[in-house]
Amino acid sequence: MSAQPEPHTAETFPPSADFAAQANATADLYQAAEGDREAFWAGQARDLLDWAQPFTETLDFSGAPVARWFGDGRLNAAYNAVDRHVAAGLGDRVAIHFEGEPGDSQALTYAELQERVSRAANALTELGVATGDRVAIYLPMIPEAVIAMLACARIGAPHSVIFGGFSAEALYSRIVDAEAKVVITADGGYRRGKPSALKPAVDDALAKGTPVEHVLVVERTGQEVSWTEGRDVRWNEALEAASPEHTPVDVEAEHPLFILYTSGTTGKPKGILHTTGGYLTQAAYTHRNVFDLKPESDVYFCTADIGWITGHTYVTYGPLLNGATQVIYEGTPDTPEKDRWWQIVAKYGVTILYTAPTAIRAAMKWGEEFPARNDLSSLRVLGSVGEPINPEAWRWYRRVIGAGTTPVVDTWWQTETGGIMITPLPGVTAAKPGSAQRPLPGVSAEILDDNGQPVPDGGSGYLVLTEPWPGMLRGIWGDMQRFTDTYWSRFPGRYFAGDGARKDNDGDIWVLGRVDDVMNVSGHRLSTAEIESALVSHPAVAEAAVVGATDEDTGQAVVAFVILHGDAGKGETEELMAELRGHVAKEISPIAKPRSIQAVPELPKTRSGKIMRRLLRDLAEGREAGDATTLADTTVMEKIMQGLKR
Ligand code: 6R9
Repeated sequence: MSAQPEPHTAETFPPSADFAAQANATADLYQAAEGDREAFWAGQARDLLDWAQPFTETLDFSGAPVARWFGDGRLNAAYNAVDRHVAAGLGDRVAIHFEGEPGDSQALTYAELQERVSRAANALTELGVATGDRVAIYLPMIPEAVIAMLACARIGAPHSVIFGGFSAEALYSRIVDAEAKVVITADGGYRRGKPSALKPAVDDALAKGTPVEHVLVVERTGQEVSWTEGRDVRWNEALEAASPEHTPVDVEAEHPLFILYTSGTTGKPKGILHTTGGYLTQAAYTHRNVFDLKPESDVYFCTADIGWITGHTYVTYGPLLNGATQVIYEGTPDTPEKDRWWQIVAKYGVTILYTAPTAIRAAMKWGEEFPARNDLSSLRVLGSVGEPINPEAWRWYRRVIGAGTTPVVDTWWQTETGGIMITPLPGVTAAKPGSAQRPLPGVSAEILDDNGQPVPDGGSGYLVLTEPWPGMLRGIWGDMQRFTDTYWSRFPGRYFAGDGARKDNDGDIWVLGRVDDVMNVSGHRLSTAEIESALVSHPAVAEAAVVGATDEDTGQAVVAFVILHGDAGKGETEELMAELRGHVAKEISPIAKPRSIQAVPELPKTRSGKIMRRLLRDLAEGREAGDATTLADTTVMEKIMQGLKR
C-alpha cells in the first residue's frame, strides 16, 4: 500500500492523574505480558475464572490454525458468570437493571439470576436438549435473552443467537446450518413505541422444514401468536414447572460455547465458533481492564444487542463474569424522545458507557440539548466499537457526554477475535481521537505490506494478528476449509483480519476499515473512513458514506453520500457540494476529492450500524441496488433513490 496522508490530528488526551492512580490496569500490565505471553494468559485464566478442574497446559497450537487453550481444564461458563458470585456472598447485588422501552423496569440480583438460569436449564433438559446440542435464540433485548444464553451454557449446549431483526429466511438458514434442536423466542418486543412481532418469523422459518423439535416462547408484549401444539412451549410455564436447583455441567475448556453468524464477503454467512475457557478468559480480562471495571461501585451500560458479538462478550459474559451491575435497555435511543439513553444514564447512575460511532453521530445530529437536560456526571469511562470513530465524533463524545474529562476507549476487535484486541487503556494511554492505538497486553498485532513485511511507522497496509490469543475463533461451523482460506491464507501463519490500517509516527494504529472499503484512485490508496471523517468535520455534514466507483480515467473515483444537518444546503445545494469537495481536498489531498457528492435522507446500514457500501456502490455505478435484506431498515434504499431522482 502507498502511504496514507497524515491523520487529522496529533492532539492527545492523557488520563487525569486521579484516574490513573485508581486504574485497574497500569503500564505494568504491558511489561507483565511482554516476557512470557503464555504464562501471562494462564495467570489471567486462573485469576479471573473458577476452574472445576485446573488446567496444566496453556496453549497447544500444533493443530494450527485451530488453537487449544487451557486444554486439560474443565469449567462451566454459567457457574462462572453467576453461581460463584452468589457463593461469595454477593447474591443480593443487582446483576441486571432492565429498562423496557415502554418504561417498565426490573432489577435482577445475582441470586435471582441463578434461580432463573437454573430453572431454564432444567426446562431445556426437559425438552430433550443435551450437552453438545445446539439451541437457537431469537429474542428482543430483555433479561430472558441473557438467561437463555446462560441456561444453554449451563448444560453445555452451544447457543446460536440470531438478531431479532433478521428475517424468517435468515433465521431458517442459520437454524439449518447449526442444526438447532430448540428455538427460544418471544411473542415480540417493543421497538419505536410499538410491539414488534418475532414469533411469526420463527413459524415461517420452521414451516420450511428444520431439525427444530420445540419452540420456547417468552411472553413480552402479550400480542397474539399462532400456536403449534406439541412443538411450542410457554417459557413461563416451563420455568415454573422446573426445579430451581441445577448442577452446572463442567465441560472441557475447548467445548463449544456458541456459534455466531457474521456476514462474509461471499453470500453465505459464516458460523463463527467460540469455545469456553479461552473465550471467557479474554471476555473477563478485557472487560475488567479496558473499562476499568470496579464491580462494587460501577454501573455499566453497553447499548449493543445480544444478536451481535458485542452483546455476547460485553453484555452477557464479560460483565457477569466480573460480577458487575449493568443496565440492559430494550429499545431505540430516540423513543419516546431523543434523550432516552441519557435519561437511563441519569436514572441508574451509569458510570461506564459502551456504544458505537453511528449512535454517537446520530446523537450529534440530534443536538446537545438532549444530553444537556440529563445529569451525566456519573459517567467515568466511555467506549466505542464497531467501526473507525471519526475524530469529530470522538471529541463530541468526550466533551458532551463525558464532560470533557472521561477517558474514551476506541476498541478494535471482531466477531472472530471474541474480545477487544486493540485499544487504549483508560488509565495509561494518552488517547488520540480516531486511533485504536495499541494491542492490549497479551495481544500481538502487525501491519504488513503486500509482501508480508511489517510496515515502518508512518506506513499502511494489512492488519494481522501474529500470535494466537485465547478468545480467537476455533473455526467456521461446518466449514474448516473456509476458516483456513478466509483468515490464514493471505499471510500464512498469521491471522488476517480483513482490515486495512496505518501506523502513525508514534507507532499508533489507525484502523482504516475493511480492505474492501479501501479505494484505489489513480494508484493512490484512499480509505473510505478517512474521507468520511473529513466530510463530517464540515459543519454542514451530519453523516457521510464514501464508496469507490469504477472510473474510466482513474480506475476508481470517490463518490460520497452525505446527510446534511437540519437546514444546511437549503436552496444552494450546488454551492455547498462544491464547498464540500474543496473541503475534502483541503483536509486530505486533492486526490481524495469526491467526483460527486449527493445529499441523501438516510444511509443504508446493517443492524450493527455498519454502512453497506456495496449498495451505495451499486448506485454510484448506475446499477440496480443488490440484496438489501440485512439492512436495519429495508426501505432506506428506496428513500435514497427517490431523493436522487428528484
Ligand atoms: C466488534 C465488532 C468487525 C469489524 C472489524 C472492523 C470494524 C470494529 C472497530 C472497527 C475501526 C474500531 N471495527 N471496531 N474499525 N475501529 N474500534 O464490531 O465485530 O461486527 O465482527 O465487526 O468492524 O472493520 O473488522 P464485527
